[in-house]
Amino acid sequence: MLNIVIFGAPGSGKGTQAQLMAEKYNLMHLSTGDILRSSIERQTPKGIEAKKYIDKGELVPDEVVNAIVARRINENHDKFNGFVFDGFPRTTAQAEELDKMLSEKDATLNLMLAMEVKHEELMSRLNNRAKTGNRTDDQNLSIIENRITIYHEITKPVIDFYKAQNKFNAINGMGTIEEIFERIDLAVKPHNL
Ligand code: B4P
Repeated sequence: MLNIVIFGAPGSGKGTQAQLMAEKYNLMHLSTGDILRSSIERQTPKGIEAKKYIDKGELVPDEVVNAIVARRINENHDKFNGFVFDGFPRTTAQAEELDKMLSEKDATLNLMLAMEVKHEELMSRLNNRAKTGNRTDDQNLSIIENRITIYHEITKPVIDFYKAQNKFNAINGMGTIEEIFERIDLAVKPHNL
């Protein structure tokens, strides 16, 4: 199996690059943000609960997100070469849980790709998306700023968790989508044997 975490601040391009990786390496693209938004649209109990947090730019509680991921791993682990986890883990507790979920399938996480993008570029990408998209968490500048603050305060320490396991890879996330994917492809190559 090839299991990859793509990590970065809101607007760092995780979703875009995860989709390209999923296609090229035959991985399941598991985006917790996409799954939560679909639950909100369908007005499921989990979606109604998650909406309270997402609309303020806050993190959904770990137990809700962990249950979503565990279910997808159980249902799909034998259908793909592995997973690209997009937007998960976002806390160290989630990262610990992911290790457990994978080890139950006799699998492990191969690498973490951390997208590095300047603050002004993040703001500009999210503001652009706000003009064309319909995401409630992109609509308001203070919500966007709250998401970025939470990234720095709660999510960034996940980097240390993967550094300690020697799985951390920094990726320059500035440039065109194609240029960034070439950098990712180079980092993945040694793990995709
Ligand atoms: P996500 O859906 O993960 O939203 P995000 O962090 O804003 O990232 P997104 O994937 O949308 O953006 P990307 O970096 O791809 O999470 C949304 C919310 O759900 C969270 O705030 C939280 O409340 C909740 N949630 C999700 N997972 C959770 C978890 N594990 N624990 C707790 N809560 C959780 O950037 C995309 C934008 O940049 C696009 O507009 C794209 O077109 C553009 N872009 C990409 N590459 C570009 C490039 N090279 N140049 C220019 N623009 C580019």
